[in-house]
Amino acid sequence: MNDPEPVIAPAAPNYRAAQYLTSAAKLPQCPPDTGWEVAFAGRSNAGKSSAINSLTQNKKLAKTSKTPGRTQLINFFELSAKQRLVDLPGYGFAKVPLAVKQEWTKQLENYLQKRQSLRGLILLMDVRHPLQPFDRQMLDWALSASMPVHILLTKADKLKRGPASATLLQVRSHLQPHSELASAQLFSALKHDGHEELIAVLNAWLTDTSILEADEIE
Ligand SMILES: Nc1nc2c(ncn2[C@@H]2O[C@H](COP(=O)(O)OP(=O)(O)OP(=O)(O)O)[C@@H](O)[C@H]2O)c(=O)[nH]1
Ligand SMILES: [Mg+2]
Repeated sequence: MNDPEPVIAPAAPNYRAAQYLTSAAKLPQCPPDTGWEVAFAGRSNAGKSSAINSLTQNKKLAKTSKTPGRTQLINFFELSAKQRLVDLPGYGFAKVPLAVKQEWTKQLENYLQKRQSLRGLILLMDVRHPLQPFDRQMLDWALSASMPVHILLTKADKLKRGPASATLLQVRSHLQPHSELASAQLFSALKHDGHEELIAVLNAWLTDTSILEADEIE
């Protein structure tokens, strides 16, 4: 038997170098499914696009809006030739017509179930009302698919430190039975708080070679 090929992990990305790559309404329009990808998911208005802009220190990268439902496409941002961040359409926005909502849900499910390069899910929830029914559904889906999930409790600047910490503890205790796959932190795009913790998680996922075959890596 030959020795296995050495597996070379990609370097941790420079998030400030993120560039818009493409948008997709359906899975076949997504960029080639190779390398390492992390998706930002969550209810409409949770702060997904704002978190990506805060992380990359680029206010214009992902479109943000006071009008929920702004991000209707799957938006891809390139960090390096093999590493991407993905801004997913928000779920749970009541004012979108049912047929449109059903189409988004279908495309979202399709992406989450079929995307091989997806290494982990950043699940965003407003710290003032975490773990809503759709959030729980998303979390349960990820855990049942053995997909790592990191919860960002966003808009932490809207709460005082005490109540924010109490919510974090509550969410962490909900995740406790799945501690090998799921974690949580406070985050504020407005104050740029929580970057270090988020970057540690993203770096680990975007450089993880454990589930790759040696021949998948150059
Ligand atoms: N105070 C505060 N407001 C925030 C924060 N993050 C986002 N917001 C505001 O929340 C609103 C929604 O933010 P977006 O980033 O567009 O939310 P989204 O999750 O991308 O929404 P969709 O694209 O509709 O799914 C905007 O008005 C943001 O300015 C934060 O950390 N603190
Ligand atoms: Mg958005």
